[in-house]
Amino acid sequence: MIIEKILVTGACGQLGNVLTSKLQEKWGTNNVIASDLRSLTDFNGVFETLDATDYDAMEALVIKHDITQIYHLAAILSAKGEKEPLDTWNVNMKTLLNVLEVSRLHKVKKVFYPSSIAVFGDKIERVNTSQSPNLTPTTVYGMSKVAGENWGNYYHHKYGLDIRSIRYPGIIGHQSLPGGGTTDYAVYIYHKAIKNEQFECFLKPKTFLPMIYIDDAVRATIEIMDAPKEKITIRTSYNISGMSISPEQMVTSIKNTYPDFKAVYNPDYRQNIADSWPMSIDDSAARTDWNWMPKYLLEDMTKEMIEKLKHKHSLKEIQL
Ligand code: NAD
Ligand code: AKB
Repeated sequence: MIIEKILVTGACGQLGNVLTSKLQEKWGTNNVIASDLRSLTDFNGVFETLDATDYDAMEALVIKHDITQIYHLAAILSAKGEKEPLDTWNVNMKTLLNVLEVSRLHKVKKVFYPSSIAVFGDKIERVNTSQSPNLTPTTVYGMSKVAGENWGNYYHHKYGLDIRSIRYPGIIGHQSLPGGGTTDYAVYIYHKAIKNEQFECFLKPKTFLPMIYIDDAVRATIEIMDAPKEKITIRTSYNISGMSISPEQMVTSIKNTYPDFKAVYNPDYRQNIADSWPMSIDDSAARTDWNWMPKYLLEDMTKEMIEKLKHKHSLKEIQL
């Protein structure tokens, strides 16, 4: 087997945390270079502090570690992004352009770029949203992801860069906390439940959004990166679907284990963002091209989230 040297940017984030471990399992701990703005002292593996907006620093790391693949996760997400629109644009675009250029100029053969359901705006059919409708997002984060998808497509066609991308739904996992998105409530709700506390939700009870369990999100990432090159017919980004759920449904599902669990609803500015996103996603292109198939629906996910978080809570490993 050819051994790849992998660089992960934004490795300390909600997804990076989990994906990095999976990549270490697949390629060997010493072949995965985790990096982030934040520095880590107790990381199990190779860690480098990297501000991905700094081209020279990124290039130095790519040369130092002989990097052949980059998973570029560093970004500012939708809700946080609306508080600092210009910085968000700057970080999200500069980091991606650095990754594309460093890949073009060095030996990086493959790049993974995460996009999001945030690319869709309010001009779409929100149920079973198709792969290529009008992409007119309402957030700076969404604008940066649409531009990023197109830059990836451009580098593929112009320079032959093997870049692959997924439009993730909101990711729900027990290992890490989310970093400032509109779908974050769907992680925090479980943390409150296992502590027997009331949950205050920043979205309305019937707000349906596409979500995905972390195991499915990580598996999708590995599967698209492993797929034969000729199977990847979309070089902007693939829709993928996990489940379509609302806060109210999550409460009902949690009540199976915690019958007294309660939520109150205080929608804020994130409601407008959620209302501009799809309620469910058509992922038939990903199913056809690289055999994507989600495994987790709400009930399986709730069972696993509660089990894992209860265990962590008993070990006092939860900060919330
Ligand atoms: P996160 O906010 O939890 O983590 C992002 C990480 O990037 C953080 O650790 C942060 O320190 C780091 N970072 C920010 N600016 C940086 C910079 N200049 N240089 C280096 N690192 C920097 O995000 P996440 O949820 O882990 O998301 C990872 C990727 O997946 C992002 O690109 C995001 O847009 C995408 N995505 C995530 C979700 C989701 O629900 N989590 C959904 C769709 C898409
Ligand atoms: C967010 O809510 O910003 C992210 C995403 C769906 O991209 N979780």
